[in-house]
Amino acid sequence: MTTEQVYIIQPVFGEDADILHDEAVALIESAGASYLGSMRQTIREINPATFIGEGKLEEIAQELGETKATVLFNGDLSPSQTLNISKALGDRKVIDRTTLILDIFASRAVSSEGKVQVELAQLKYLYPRLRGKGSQLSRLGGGIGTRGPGESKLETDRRHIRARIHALEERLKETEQRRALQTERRKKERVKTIALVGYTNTGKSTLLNAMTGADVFVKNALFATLDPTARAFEIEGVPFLMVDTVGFLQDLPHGLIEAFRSTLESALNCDLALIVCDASGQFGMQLDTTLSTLKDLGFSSPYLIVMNKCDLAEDTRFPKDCVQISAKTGAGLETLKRRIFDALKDEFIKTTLFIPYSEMAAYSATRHLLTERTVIYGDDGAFLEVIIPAIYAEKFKQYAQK
Ligand SMILES: Nc1nc2c(ncn2[C@@H]2O[C@H](COP(=O)(O)OP(=O)(O)OP(=O)(O)O)[C@@H](O)[C@H]2O)c(=O)[nH]1
Ligand SMILES: [Mg+2]
Repeated sequence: MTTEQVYIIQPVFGEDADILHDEAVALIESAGASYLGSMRQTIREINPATFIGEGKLEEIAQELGETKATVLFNGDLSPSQTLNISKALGDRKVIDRTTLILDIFASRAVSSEGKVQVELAQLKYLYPRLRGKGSQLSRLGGGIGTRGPGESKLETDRRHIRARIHALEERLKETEQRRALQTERRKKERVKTIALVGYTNTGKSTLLNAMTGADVFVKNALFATLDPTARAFEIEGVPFLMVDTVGFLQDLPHGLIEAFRSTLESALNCDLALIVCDASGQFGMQLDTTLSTLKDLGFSSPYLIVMNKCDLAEDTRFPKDCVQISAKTGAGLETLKRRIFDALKDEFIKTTLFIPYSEMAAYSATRHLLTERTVIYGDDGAFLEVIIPAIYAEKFKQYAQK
């Protein structure tokens, strides 16, 4: 199959247009298609029928001529606008930004939960758009916007889709309940959790791998990671859990955030978040987008700002108090560990306990609350080097070494 070629129509409203345009090129490549060219248009007034002016559409039609290129409108279109633009461009396939992003998510989803979440977001986006779209969809013949779990169902009737949405929502609810239990258990075990969050392609998975020796998929592409992955690691003998998450993007489709809310929330229910930014990219915009998305998700944990890819950075006007690292070269990782440790150190106590053998049974009933590091058996009892969550310190006071 030949690579799908995509031509971008970039509506220009303000200063962000260049960033959005370049991001669209990266999105197109992440979808496995290739970028053909683009046309910008400053929008003063939205044309309700076709969004951009008809004159501009004619220009584009001429430029594209006989090529089979798909047109990406880098914004959101109503169903009728999509149809009208498609007609004006000689019945060409036209997709909008949300469709493109959903398509990438669909091709990346691995876990069954991820697949359900993406299908749900796709169907919810398509549902109000289905009227009159059946004929257009069947003409598209593959490529962006037709992939993913929802593919074969697009042409079935709306009632069928409504039932499917309902079934998927039920299935997600079950998974959520199961996860809530796991989170509870993790809380009980009191291992401190650190979530990696941030803009897509900033190096979150690379950092997870560097810190924990994990082997998580890393790629120079947008949305390489969909499913949260957790890995254990230690700082100064204290165990931590690091969780990788799906990356954010400016104007991420709302339905998608909704669909991923539960996965994200469990990761965001962390003791500390590392907000990872690309120091060699638009880190100001990345940070703003991440902070506002986190706010929408009701995030309230403490966080550290991490400037990654410092090996490539030219600009050094970074936010105050950030940690500068390179997950690739390893530079700054020791400092990062120290900052993580400092941020969480009030939450646990490292100490040595002495448990007389006569009290071993009583101690055993409570030992699940702490982490034992080393044990030395003496004549009358055991000496234990332990890490105790601060909230349980009282419970073990009686064993504290005098
Ligand atoms: N030069 C340099 N490249 C890096 C560094 N960290 C990550 N990268 C590269 O940046 C790209 C993205 O890395 P990932 O770890 O997949 O990024 P991510 O934040 O997990 O991305 P998504 O899962 O797509 O949101 C890859 O090509 C990495 O090799 C770094 O410190 N320096
Ligand atoms: Mg990743």
